[in-house]
This record gives sequence, structure tokens and C-alpha cells, in this order.
Amino acid sequence: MKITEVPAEAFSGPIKINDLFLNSDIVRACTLDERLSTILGELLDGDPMVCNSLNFIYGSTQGAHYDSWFMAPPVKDKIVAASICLDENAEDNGPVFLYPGSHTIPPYIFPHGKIAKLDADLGPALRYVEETSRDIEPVTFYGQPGDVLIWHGQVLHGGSPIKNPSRTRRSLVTHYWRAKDYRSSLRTKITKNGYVIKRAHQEAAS
Ligand SMILES: O=C(O)CCC(=O)C(=O)O
Repeated sequence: MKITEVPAEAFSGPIKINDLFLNSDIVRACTLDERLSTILGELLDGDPMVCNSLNFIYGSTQGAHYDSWFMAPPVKDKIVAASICLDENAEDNGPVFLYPGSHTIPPYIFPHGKIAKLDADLGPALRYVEETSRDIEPVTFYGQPGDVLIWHGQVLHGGSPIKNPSRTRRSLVTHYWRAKDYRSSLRTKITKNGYVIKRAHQEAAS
């Protein structure tokens, strides 16, 4: 829903604020901080382009997933995510967990022949994820404010359950594709080596 329509009490629990980079100069500046953009550019083998941002106040509590399900990159594997920690990631505030090496598991192909998820086919996809990641021991990230966790968009990850509901875990999570893989008319260069996608906000449910 539109942020102006969100009831006040929703802000005291897990909530995901989408795409503030479209409106906020501060968020945009953080997503394309010079040092961060340089590292992302090396990882992507090309300048990064912000394709989505998420601001969290509490941990996401999102189950294990692949980012490519939600934003499949134009070129295979050219997607990374960065989580800028504003609070400590502790045992009780729903820290991020990741399955090391899971980016080497062949992605599940949905019935339309792509890796972008189809809600109607989620059951078999989740079973595939469960079977293929069973032998990997997940690791938990215990970052400090100011730390940045970067993961390959094809790494299985999620947010752990929150054991202490009063503890925030504020963060800015940004997903990046590679600018050169995207139509130049649909992106804007905003820093020396950083781009943002040119698009409107996603439709809010009515
Ligand atoms: O910060 C988290 O809890 C996980 C965020 C996440 O999984 C994502 O944005 O893809």
C-alpha cells in the first residue's frame, strides 16, 4: 500500500518500505556511495544500476529465497544486493542468514522457462530449494551499524525470526543490476560510476 495509507502501528513491526531511492536523495546517495559503487562495479564487471531498494525498521523475517525470483537480471548472474546496517544484527533481532555457495546451484526454472518466480508454481520451486540446499549449513551475519553485507543475487538467504519484538534492525537493502545490460533510455547516471533505473513506483494494491 502507499506509505501515506499505512496505519501507524504497522511501523512497530516488520515492514518493508519499497523504492525510497525513487524519492529520496539521501537514500539514492547511500545506495551509490562511491566506495560501495566501486566494489559493486568490480563484482558485476560493469557499473551498478539500482533496480530496487528496501528500507527496513525491523528484520524482514522473510523465508529463504533467491533475489532473482523477484527481479531476474537481464544478464544471468549480473545481480548483487547490499545491506547497509543501521543497527547491530544480533541473535534476537532477526539477523540475515545466507547459504554459502548456493549461487552455484542451478536455478529453478519456472513453467514459463525463466527464473523469475510464478506464484502459481511456488510449491515445486520451494521443494526444489529445500532439496538442493539441504546439505549447506546456513551462516548468520552479525553486522554492526555501518557494516555492509553484499551478496550475489543468486545466493539463498533470508531474515531469521525475531526473538525480541522490541528490537529494531534498521537497514537499507538495495538490489543492483549492471547498467550496461539495461536500455540507456531507461536509466539515469547519477554518480561517476552509478546509475538508477528510471521507472515509477510499483502499483499499490487497491
Ligand atoms: O534483511 C533481511 O532480513 C533480508 C532482506 C532480503 O532478503 C532481501 O531484501 O532480499
